[in-house]
Amino acid sequence: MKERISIIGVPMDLGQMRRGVDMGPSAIRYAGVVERLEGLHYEIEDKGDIKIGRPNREEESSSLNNLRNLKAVSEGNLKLSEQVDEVIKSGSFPLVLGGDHSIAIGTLAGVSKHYKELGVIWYDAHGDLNTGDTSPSGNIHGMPLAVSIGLGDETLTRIGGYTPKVKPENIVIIGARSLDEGEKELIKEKGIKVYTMHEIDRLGMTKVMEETIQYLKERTDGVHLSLDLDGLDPHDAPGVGTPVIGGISYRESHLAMEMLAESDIITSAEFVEVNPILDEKNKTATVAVALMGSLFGEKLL
Ligand code: HAR
Ligand code: MN
Ligand code: MN
Ligand code: MN
Repeated sequence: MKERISIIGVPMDLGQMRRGVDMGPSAIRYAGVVERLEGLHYEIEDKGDIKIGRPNREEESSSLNNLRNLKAVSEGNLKLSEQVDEVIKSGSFPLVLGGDHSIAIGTLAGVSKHYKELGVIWYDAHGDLNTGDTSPSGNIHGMPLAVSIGLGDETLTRIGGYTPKVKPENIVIIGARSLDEGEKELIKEKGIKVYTMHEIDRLGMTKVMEETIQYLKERTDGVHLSLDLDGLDPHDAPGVGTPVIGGISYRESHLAMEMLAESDIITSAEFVEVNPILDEKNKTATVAVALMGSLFGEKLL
């Protein structure tokens, strides 16, 4: 892991319909992310928040091609991709705080140009593999992984000036339990590796992470962790816009982060979908910060 971590806040709430997730970066800072990571002896640079524009009225009322707020979402992601690119060029580790999961489009656009075979761990209740054609909601936060493998509207796939950002065989999804029909077909067609809750229950998190780490080590030269807090059970992370029961526990998630820290494969990370309006006393942001602690090498003893 690099010595310097650069934090980028992305107050994006336009990739879905519940307001409040734009306050995620503040909630995570309030939960002590900077202090926590400084305590692990990293040099922390907080780059503040990216400015996210508001959609105009016309855009808000129409949803062209089943892509809600396409213009504002893509503009925000372009800015994010440029910041992430700069951070990596400066020799620092990019840590992105969301905001809804549509921001993974920009993060990956900024990260991927620095690796020949970028790997991605998608820790999420959802696959986020929809396009405008398959999405049941028109919400772009359900699409970023599809966009990153080059599927969907060009306005999104071409951010950063190149596509695709990631190869399907370099992706591991962990925690899936709410997949749309189109997403299931895509997973099979592209051969994307998925550990649903079934495999997590059956194998245990230790084996899931051992296999994931081994799989990615064999084929990638950098790994981005995209952690959607709704991957966790809503009991442990209630402050999310689309909770799904039967999720990964807090302890299992800690173990996963600790194993990633030991493996030293992670080269960038983002924590998304923290919505303080829906939360209980900032619990979800606090969980996010605790998981970041483990990811960056915190130990109990
Ligand atoms: N699959 C559904 C859709 O496309 C729900 C997506 C919810 N997404 C997130 N991101 N919270 O994982 O609308
Ligand atoms: Mn997601
Ligand atoms: Mn999700
Ligand atoms: Mn519990």
